[in-house]
Amino acid sequence: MAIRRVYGSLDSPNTLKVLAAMFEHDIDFEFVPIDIEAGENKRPEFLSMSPFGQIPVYEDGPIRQFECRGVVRSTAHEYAHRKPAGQEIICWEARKQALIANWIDVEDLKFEPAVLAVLNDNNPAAMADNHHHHQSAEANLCKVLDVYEAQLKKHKYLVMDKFTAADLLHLPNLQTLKDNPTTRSLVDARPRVSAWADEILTRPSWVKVVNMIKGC
Ligand SMILES: N[C@@H](CCC(=O)N[C@@H](CS)C(=O)NCC(=O)O)C(=O)O
Repeated sequence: MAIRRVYGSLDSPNTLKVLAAMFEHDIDFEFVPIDIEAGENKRPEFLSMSPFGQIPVYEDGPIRQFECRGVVRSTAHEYAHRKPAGQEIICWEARKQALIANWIDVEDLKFEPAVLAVLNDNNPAAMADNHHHHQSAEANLCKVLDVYEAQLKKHKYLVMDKFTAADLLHLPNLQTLKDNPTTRSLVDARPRVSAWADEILTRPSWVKVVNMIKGC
C-alpha cells in the first residue's frame, strides 16, 4: 500500500501540478479526492493538514505539505536520484537552481494570476458584463506571454535546455489555455511559446495526469 498520499481534486490546477511531479519521479502514491463543492476542505480533519483549507496536500508519513510549488521542489530533490544524471528537474549547483527558483516564482506570481484572470471572466455573461475588464486581463496575459516568447529564444525550455520544475508547474494552465478555443490563439500566436507548450504537454508524466482526468 502506498505510504504517500495526494489529497486534492482533478479540477484543481494546483493538484495537477503535484500529480505531474508524482508521475515525473515514479512516486508510489494514493490519490484522495477532496470535494471542494461539499466543503470537505474546510472540515477540521482537513484543516489539521492544510490550515488555509486549500488543496492539494501531499502526505509522506509524518510530513504534510500544503503548497504545490513546495511539493514540486521537495520531491524533485528527494527523488532526483531516480533520473539519469543531468535529467533531474532541479540543479544541484546553487547558481543554476537560483534561475529555476526565479521562474517558479514567475509562474506563481505572474503567469498563473494572468491566466486565471482571463479564464475566470472568459464566459459570455462575464464578458458582456465587464468588457473592459476582460480586455485588460487579456492584455496583461499577452504581456506575460511576450516575456516568455523572449525568454524561450534563449533556451529550448523556460530556464535552460532541459525540462525543469519551472516548466512542470506551467502544465495545467498551459493545457487549459490550449484546450479553450478562445485562449488557444494567445499561445499559438507566439511560435516559441507554442513549440514549448506542444513539447511539454506531450511529456509522459503529463499524459498520465491527463489520462487520470479522462478516467483511463
Ligand atoms: N498556494 C496554494 C494555493 C492552493 C489553491 O489555491 N487551491 C485551490 C484549488 S486549485 C483551493 O483549494 N480552493 C478552495 C479554497 O480556497 O477554498 C498552492 O499553491 O498549493
